[in-house]
Amino acid sequence: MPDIKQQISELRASALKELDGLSQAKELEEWRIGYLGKKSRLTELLRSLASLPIEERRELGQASNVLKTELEAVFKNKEHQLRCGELVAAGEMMDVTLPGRPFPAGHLHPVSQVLSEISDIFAGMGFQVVEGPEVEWDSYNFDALNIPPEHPSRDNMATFWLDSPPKEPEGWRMLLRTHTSPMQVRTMEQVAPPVRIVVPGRVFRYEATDATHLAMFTQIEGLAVDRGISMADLKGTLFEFARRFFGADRAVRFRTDFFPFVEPGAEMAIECAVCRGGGCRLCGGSGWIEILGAGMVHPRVLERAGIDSTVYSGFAFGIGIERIPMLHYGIDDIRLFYSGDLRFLKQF
Ligand code: FA5
Repeated sequence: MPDIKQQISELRASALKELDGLSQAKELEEWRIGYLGKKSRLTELLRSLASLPIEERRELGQASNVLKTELEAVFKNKEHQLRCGELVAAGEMMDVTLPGRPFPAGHLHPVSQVLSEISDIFAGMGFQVVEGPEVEWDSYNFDALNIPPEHPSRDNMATFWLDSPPKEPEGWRMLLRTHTSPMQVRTMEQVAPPVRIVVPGRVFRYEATDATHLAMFTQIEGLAVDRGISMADLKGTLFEFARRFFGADRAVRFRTDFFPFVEPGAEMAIECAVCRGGGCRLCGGSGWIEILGAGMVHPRVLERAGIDSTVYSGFAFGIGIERIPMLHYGIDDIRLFYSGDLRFLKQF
């Protein structure tokens, strides 16, 4: 009897092992004949039980039948598996057990992320977010901002000029705006003080590109006009922005600069994220990266937009957006933002 018991267990082990390795319907049929057919080892084994005493016959007969039922079940299972495999391969059936294909969802570009974060910070300080045209008149981009035709600052802002429609007033030319500052004038023409706006948008300059300069980049303009606005309000607003965005531990430099549409003018720089002030390729060895120009709105700009400069005063600033995530994450080349390289973009 131990011998037959042993045979049943060996038969089971070899049947299951063989079945596991099968991959074709033909092989499966051979397996069925070998293990479950009329001349199979299992059938022979069942037949041989007839000569045993009744007690042993009952016990071994039961064990053999359990094995038979098990082998029939695993056979059916395998048959189903192979059949499904064939149908899937022939494209007649879908394998619903396969994991789904990942759907590339993408995300906002790092510049858009920073733009909306900065807009949120200024919105939290009471500024409204507005947008303006990228194709602009030279009168808004330059003249109304106290930059007359012969002014050397027009040379600094190397401009992409466009062919203007022939019917426009003489001297009006179209261009791709070189900064977001024309929206200062457009807003003051439309809205009576108090004014508090920020204007995010793209600007264009006919410039050679390098690690910190692009020909198309993004700015966010700020403008506040009201009674009694002073340089202290400008400085307080910009320092608060830098504290909220970069954190209180980041050094900020504020010093005088010249822009024809502000008086006095200033620029703000942030401690370089890569060298932390020591000097590197990104900051050109100075330890600082200039992120914005600012100042008190020039009385001539206020008057030209129809605002009485003896009653009202204002401040304005223009932040270069791409340089902000560079400072934030320590990115050492501005051109990466528009290289379209997913290995770079996926990090944000
Ligand atoms: C202006 O564009 C002024 N309109 C800013 C301003 C607004 C001054 C309101 C006063 C009042 P500027 O040319 O310095 O200024 O540019 C502002 C910021 O844009 C710079 O600080 C810098 O961060 C960024 N920027 C300038 N040129 C480039 C460039 N080629 N590529 C990338 N960022 C640039």
